[in-house]
Amino acid sequence: MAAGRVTPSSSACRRPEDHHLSTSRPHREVDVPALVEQARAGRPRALARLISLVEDAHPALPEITAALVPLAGRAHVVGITGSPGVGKSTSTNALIRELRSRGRRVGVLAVDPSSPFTGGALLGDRIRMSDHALDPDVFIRSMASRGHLGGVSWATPQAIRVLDAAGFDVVIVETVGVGQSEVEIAGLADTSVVLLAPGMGDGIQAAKAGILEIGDLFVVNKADRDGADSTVRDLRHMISLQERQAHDERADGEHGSGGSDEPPHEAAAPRRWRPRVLKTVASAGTGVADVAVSLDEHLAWLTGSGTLAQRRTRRAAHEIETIALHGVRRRLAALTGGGSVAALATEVVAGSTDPYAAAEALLARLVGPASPPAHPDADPS
Ligand SMILES: Nc1nc2c(ncn2[C@@H]2O[C@H](COP(=O)(O)OP(=O)(O)O)[C@@H](O)[C@H]2O)c(=O)[nH]1
Ligand SMILES: [Mg+2]
Repeated sequence: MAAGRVTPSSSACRRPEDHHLSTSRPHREVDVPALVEQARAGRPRALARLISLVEDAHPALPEITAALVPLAGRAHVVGITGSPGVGKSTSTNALIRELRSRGRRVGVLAVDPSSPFTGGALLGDRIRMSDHALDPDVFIRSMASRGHLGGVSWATPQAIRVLDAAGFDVVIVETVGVGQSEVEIAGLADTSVVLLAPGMGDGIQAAKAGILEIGDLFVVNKADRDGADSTVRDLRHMISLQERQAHDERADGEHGSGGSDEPPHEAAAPRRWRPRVLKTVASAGTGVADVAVSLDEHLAWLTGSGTLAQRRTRRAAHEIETIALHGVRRRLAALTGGGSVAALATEVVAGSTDPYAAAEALLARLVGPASPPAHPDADPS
């Protein structure tokens, strides 16, 4: 119960200009240190509350993030992506069991932007994953877009941080393979697992969808069905082709740059990870131990090669940029009167200024040294 209680806090966020987004509801203050402490103690209600605050882009989010960052960075973040029905939730469930047998604490975020609130898929996930409902070292949460700016892609990295800071050894992010989400998951995770099923030329589809580039681990699930071996073969073939192509491009690059005349040595090139291709029957748990082993091996490679630090730095850069751009948009929206976007737009139509000059004027007003940021009391809503 305590995790859900909201108490006034001396350190509660007071500055409206720090709000990420303005929502129509009045903001309640949140006792961030207490909430974080309870989450660290493994209280599911505190975890759930923190993730809700993230999803709601609550005004206390900057304070929450500041409290979590020093505690985070230890979890292995694993993304699982693939078409609907390929077996992501079943695999996640089986993987939880496998990882628990290895003594790991596991947090799961099931991200489904296509199911805003409820819906069959989400309900199905809950039922399947309720295998672990009584295990205090497993926390599972469905996340869905609530229509906020940035939606799931905005909230997911922060929700991952909540689970990471709370001490989960592995954080699994399950996401549907629609549109950009595969690419997004590659950006979110330390290790990206691409799930496929036999038949329907899924391997070819993978190549087309650009999935080959993002997968660290390819898992052909439903291997109890016909065609699994040929899907595995197709994938391995395409991965080799792609590696050869990448190798040739590197060699060309070295010649083109007019640098060393030496042939490219493998030892000289950064150590590369060769994506694994595995087979599973997730519904029976078959092959899942190999997936767990490969995840560990990939993490060891990430750490040893320095790639982990690179990926995380890239992620942090993206997050900073996203937050900064939100801030710029919010401040633009808060401008009123002459010099506001609306006023400048009218001037552009009237021909008294042009869009580039207007944009420069706006930027100068927002970030230029001469002008202060938007007035704290200005509220766009
Ligand atoms: N035959 C078979 N069915 C599976 C396997 N793994 C999952 N399924 C079934 O495939 C359906 C979709 O699985 P689900 O995990 O919900 O897929 P998701 O949409 O990718 O999360 C369910 O009916 C599962 O029981 C498998 O290895 N073999
Ligand atoms: Mg699912």
